[in-house]
Amino acid sequence: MLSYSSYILTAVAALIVTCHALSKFPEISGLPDIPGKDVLKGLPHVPGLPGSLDTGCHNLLVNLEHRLFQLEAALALNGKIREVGEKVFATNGKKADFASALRSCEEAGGTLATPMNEEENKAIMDIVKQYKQYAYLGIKECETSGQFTYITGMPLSYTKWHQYEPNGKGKEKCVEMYKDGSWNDKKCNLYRLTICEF
Ligand code: MAN
Ligand code: CA
Repeated sequence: MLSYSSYILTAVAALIVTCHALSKFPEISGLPDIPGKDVLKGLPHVPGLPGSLDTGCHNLLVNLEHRLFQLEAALALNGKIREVGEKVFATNGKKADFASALRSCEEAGGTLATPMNEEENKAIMDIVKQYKQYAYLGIKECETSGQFTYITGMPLSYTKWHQYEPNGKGKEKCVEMYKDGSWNDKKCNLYRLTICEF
């Protein structure tokens, strides 16, 4: 996943550098449109940019969009990523305790998978099932209130607790996902599949 984010970073860096360079070489070729993916069409003229540079940057953005579409399609094809709305879920296939799993996700530019609705929960469940390993979620029990919150500290807006869970009474401060997609509060020092979201 590190390499996937680095593709995007490289693309953005290329955009910035190339848009500057375009002031000297405004002619760049365009690639064919991707049906349904050209979200950049109809973007307004950027105030302050000369017309040729504006067109050049537009073409560049369309090309970058095309490249990202190709990467996403290729990664989704063999189950390397799962896309739900704006989110991308992926695993490195490794088991780790909660803190290490979170660190791996953050180092790759994401965070631990945090289901905010049924569709996202199902996407994470698909990975749990595929790897036959439970996974920690980006949810923790609050030190003070004993309530479960997102790791950002925000209150949960969606839950999928297994029957009779959470039952740790302050002794199980992390949350794992079972293979049926339901949640169990669990100790944080076990080895669970690392699933990140980006
Ligand atoms: C174990 C632990 C608990 C869980 C119960 C359910 O004791 O995994 O977190 O609540 O099983 O029976
Ligand atoms: Ca429990």
